[in-house]
Amino acid sequence: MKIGIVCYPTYGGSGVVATELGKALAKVGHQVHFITYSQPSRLDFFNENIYYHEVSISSYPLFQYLPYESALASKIVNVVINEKLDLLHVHYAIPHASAAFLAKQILKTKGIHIPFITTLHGTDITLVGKDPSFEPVVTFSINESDGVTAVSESLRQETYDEFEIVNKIAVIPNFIDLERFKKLRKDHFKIAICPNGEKLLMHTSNFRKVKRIEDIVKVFHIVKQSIPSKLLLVGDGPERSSIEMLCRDLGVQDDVRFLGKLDVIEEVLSLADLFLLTSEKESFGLAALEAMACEVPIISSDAGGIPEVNIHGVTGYISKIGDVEDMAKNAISLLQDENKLAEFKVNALSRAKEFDIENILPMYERYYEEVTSKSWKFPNFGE
Ligand code: GMT
Repeated sequence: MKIGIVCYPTYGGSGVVATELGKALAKVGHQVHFITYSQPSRLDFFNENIYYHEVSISSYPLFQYLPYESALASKIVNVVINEKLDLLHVHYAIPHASAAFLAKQILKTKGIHIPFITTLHGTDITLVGKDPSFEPVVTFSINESDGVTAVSESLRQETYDEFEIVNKIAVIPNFIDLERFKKLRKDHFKIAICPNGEKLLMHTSNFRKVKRIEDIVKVFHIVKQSIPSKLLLVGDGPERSSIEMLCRDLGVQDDVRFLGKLDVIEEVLSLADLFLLTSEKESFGLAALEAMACEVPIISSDAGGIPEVNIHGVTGYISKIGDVEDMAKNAISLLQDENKLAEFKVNALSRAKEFDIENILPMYERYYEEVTSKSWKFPNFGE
């Protein structure tokens, strides 16, 4: 199948999922065309089935805001015609679903039918999409999609609860490449970071407000009073400087390391004893799944789809959003009990295996078949 993937190329979870899905589809023989405004960060290798089409947009004095959606729709039209695509798969509704809808309508005037699937990832529904400045367009473009998927049952439900959706939404969860995300022996790094055998707590994200990273620092502050430990914060984003300030206020700055954006996240995850995810909104929690694949138990909030990934009392513990006392109590009890910690590490890996890309890729392929089989095929021009 010839598939156009529209996504954000940056570090966000939706771009990671879109890129990894495209790579996996290409490996099993599909032709994949990425359409976005810069090279996706995880698209760093050559495969004869992968193509990249850059959306470029020229500035003009009249434009206070650059009309990206129009440029994207025009690029989609161009790629569908020239590459004879069978299907578009757009990740993150805003503005990708409405751009795909517009492209589809333009192509219809040229006698071409192109179905499009919208995958809802999280804040496109739970935060940004709900805002009155976007809601009518989000509702309309979800209802006009030829297929809609959500990355968790919780996100599917929230979409139905918050928007007037008449379309069916299928749940296809996030996935993990277990070849890449596995526990690596990096004992020399661990000794460098924890020279006195301290326990290592870790978090990775794009440091936005929804992640409540201040709760992570507060949990760590409590844990440290009972257990010698260190905290690694991986990633970067708007909350970074206020978090640094909180570390200083709580006097834990010497035990917290900020590593910035890292590509080899699995190497660092392999060092961790616990992974913390305290978000107030989290449709799935791909970062937690990546940690679990590296045999790291999770201390998390109960936001959104997290309980569909982290199983309370099995792969980690779940507390109410903002309940840092409970999170710290759970972390301490796990870190103090070596047998339980070892058992939770094994459980985390076996739960992660359920989300192996080998299991999830066929779900997307079946969904593609279903959507395209309802659709009219691309005409063979000039034949
Ligand atoms: O919020 C982010 O970290 C980025 C965001 C995105 O859409 O780019 O991530 C969302 O999508 C991921 C992949 O499907 C999910 O695993 C994350 O849980 C989700 N983030 C939120 O819901 C906050």
